[in-house]
Amino acid sequence: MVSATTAVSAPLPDAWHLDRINQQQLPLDSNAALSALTGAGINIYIVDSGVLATHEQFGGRVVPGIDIPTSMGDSVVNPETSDCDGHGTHVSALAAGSTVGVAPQARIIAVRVLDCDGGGNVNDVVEALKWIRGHHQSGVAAIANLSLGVDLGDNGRAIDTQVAALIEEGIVVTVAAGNGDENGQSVNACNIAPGDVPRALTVGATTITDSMATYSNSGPCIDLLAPGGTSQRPVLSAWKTSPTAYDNDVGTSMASPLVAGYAALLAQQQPGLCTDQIANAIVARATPGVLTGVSSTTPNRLLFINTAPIDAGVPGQPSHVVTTVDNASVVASWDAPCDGGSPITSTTASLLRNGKVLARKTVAPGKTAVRFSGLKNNYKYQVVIKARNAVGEGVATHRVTTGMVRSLRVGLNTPLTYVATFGGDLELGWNVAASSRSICRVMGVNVRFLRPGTCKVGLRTNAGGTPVLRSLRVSR
Ligand SMILES: [Ca+2]
Ligand SMILES: [Ca+2]
Repeated sequence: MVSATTAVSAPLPDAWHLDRINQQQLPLDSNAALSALTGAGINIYIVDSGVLATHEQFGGRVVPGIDIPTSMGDSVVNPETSDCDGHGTHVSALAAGSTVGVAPQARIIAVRVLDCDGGGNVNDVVEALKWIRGHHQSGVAAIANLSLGVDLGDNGRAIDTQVAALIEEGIVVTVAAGNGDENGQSVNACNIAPGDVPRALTVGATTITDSMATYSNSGPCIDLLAPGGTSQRPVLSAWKTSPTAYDNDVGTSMASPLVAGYAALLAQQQPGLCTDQIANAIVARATPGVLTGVSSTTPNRLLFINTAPIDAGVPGQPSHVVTTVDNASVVASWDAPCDGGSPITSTTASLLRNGKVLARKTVAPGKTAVRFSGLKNNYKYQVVIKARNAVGEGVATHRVTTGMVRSLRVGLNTPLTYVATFGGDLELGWNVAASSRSICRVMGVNVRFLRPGTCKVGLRTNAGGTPVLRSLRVSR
């Protein structure tokens, strides 16, 4: 086992959930130390009922993210993203609490979608997941935990779509498999969103004696199981009522954040890793065959914290591709992807028309924009971006279609999306720099060119993120 430096004091030795996952076989050895790694610097988005940020388990490491129930006008909490239910605080400390959590120095980003009764609705979760996608810094590993679920038949696919997009964006997503039907009887996790998303890590629950919890959902969509407890031996973690409050809880909701914390340890050790590398390692390193009561369709794999380095792979897919048309030219920019654990050595941008490659430009590491000039006006083009490292060529972006290339002239009043497009389903927001407001102005959904000169605009996804700055040349 790896070295043990994690400070364990306060509510131990009740933390059997940590004691169990640093060893492969029972009996428990009363050692709950996990790793010299702490998750420091890694963001874990907790999509839940909010977080009591002042709890002693967090040491100031909770950042308010977004508070959907407040913005929707019900179940208001003050401050925003704090927790009037308790579930989110409990879950967060299991991921990143200083003594009950797996990643005791990771940063928690509180994303509040559940109300004071732990309930929520699909549209709020969808909105929260889009916010995360805009907020996340591309190419930097991050984790999101969803200890929540909805029947696929209740519009669950809308959540699935956003979870899949988060993973593509470079976020490891851990999901509670769910706690059975209304009678507590285990159901197939493949019927629950977002646990059915293949690239998500879907986590079932085990008891202190290594049986699969009877309430835990099951089936082939489970990736691995982790301690979730029973009413006899529940899981102890932080509670909402005071900075020193603790409470016991039971469920797959408790198992999932333990996996989220482990992902944060691996991401801290190798920050360039792509999501699938982390997820695949977590599954591959789980202890096989030690659990009882596991149905034949459910993988018999128990979470095991093993922080050996992960082998490098090819880079991931560049993201946030923004294309801007200018006079007879197109500027493409993107966010660098995860590097697969080996530095990116070059990135290739290809320009296509009607599926045919017209130009290909290779840019050095660190450069994330390129201009294609000498283009014909009145055509749309497509761009494809692909990074490479010592292991090989990475995953290409989808083809991003540009606006129609044409001369930007005084008097032109054109839709913003005609001039710049964003390669995804997030909306793009615009503003014009104060210095160029005499040259151009955003009027509703249009940009109007008033005088010749340089029109400086900032583009950002409406969900947030770093703005992309562009200069458009306005001619007479
Ligand atoms: Ca142990
Ligand atoms: Ca999976």
